[in-house]
Amino acid sequence: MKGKSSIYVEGGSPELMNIGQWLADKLNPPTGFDMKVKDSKGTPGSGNNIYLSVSDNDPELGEEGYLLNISEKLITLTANKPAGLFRGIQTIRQLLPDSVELGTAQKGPWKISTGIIRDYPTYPFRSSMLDVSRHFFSVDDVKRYIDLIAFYKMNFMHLHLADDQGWRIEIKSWPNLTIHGGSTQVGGGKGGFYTQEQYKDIVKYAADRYITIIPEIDMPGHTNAALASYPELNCNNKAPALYTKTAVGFSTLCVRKDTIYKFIDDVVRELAALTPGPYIHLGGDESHATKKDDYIFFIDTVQAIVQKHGKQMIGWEEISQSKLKPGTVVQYWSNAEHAITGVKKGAKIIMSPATKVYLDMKYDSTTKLGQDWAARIEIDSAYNWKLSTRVPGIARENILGVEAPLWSETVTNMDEIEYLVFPRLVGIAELGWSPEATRSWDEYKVRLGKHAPRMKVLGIDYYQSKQITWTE
Ligand code: TNX
Repeated sequence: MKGKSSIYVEGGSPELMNIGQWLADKLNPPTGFDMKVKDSKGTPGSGNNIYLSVSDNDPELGEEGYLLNISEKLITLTANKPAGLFRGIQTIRQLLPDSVELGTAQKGPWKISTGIIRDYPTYPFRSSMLDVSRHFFSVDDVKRYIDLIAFYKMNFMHLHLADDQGWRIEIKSWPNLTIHGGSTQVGGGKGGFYTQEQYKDIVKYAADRYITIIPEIDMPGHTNAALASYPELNCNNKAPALYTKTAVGFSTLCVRKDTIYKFIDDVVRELAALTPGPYIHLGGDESHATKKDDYIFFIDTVQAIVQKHGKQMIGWEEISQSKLKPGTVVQYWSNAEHAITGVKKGAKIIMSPATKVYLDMKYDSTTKLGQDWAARIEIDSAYNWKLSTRVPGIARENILGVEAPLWSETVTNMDEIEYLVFPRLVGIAELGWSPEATRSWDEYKVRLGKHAPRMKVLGIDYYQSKQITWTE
């Protein structure tokens, strides 16, 4: 790349021009270049340019794969879909010197190795969850999280928007959910919530990075914030106090009351209108205060509500005790029997084994943040396993992909988020993307060590595990 390089975009559609502009905005500040994004008809002349085009003549690349051909005079990136171009651009970033991540002019030279990369994901769903209920995080924090997972080619982000400690998304037909239910958090701090305008901004920011937001409202348990905001959601019509500690399994909506389904219909309708993606997550975990037959009745009923609003429901593994409608997705986290039942009932599975991908688990006995009820998860443990062999009875064709959740009982700010998420998320992203047969810990740990300077320039406050020889 040189000062006079340009980014040529085949056909010049607004969507592809935006992708080109995203790349220009990323590269121009550190390189000091003034690369322009130009509409192109056919391959541009070979003046150290970058050429982006969409053409679907390689079906194996799917929705997100790409072909990157770097010759001495031209970088050509081709994909079937715009999302593939965006993923390929992340590879271009990764091939350039680490200082390309900095926002001010750097020395260069801006050399990139020649060669051909043909790359596509193994699983169509690669995600991370952020719990914004136990502790609230700002729109800017969520955007940074999105930027970081986009770099590792994840394509979904799940926001855990309501739990016992806080309701974080404005619902216009039930305003007290956020006014009262969003007013605190674990430890009694002031909490917070996203207005619908702010939430739309998050969804758009993610979509510009080809990431789909999955909103979760956990129910019928994990609902104290809602119960505290509206007495009629309780069987005794009395609103409990707000809750700022960290126990689970004590709250439940009064699931045999009609009011509950009017409430859920309103919530899902408003959420669906904010959600361009296919999924609404309704939780369903740890409903220990709900009777089993009530729970089954509840999950049956809410699946229909989600479908009525044109979406597919995701629920934590416990929902497989209910009848599953076609399209409902089960998220495995701890009880393999539930997940296997989900498969037998025809559901696709999101793999989130707590012992491997729960980012709130401590690394070892000395980790100050986090919990250890599932496991302590060092870097090797988080990386060195396969989605398709983890649970006998759940095979590759049953698996949608992988999601790494960060529960936030112990996490209060972005530095703490980053310390628990990195570097484990880097390896988990690979579990979903790279071919299972070719991955090896011995090879990965070397690559991860060399990735340290990149994380540093990205300002990531990662855990410096002793398992890795980190490049200074
Ligand atoms: C279990 S995992 C939970 C969450 C907690 C988490 C803490 C799941 C579906 N439920 O409510 O935040 O453990 O690690």
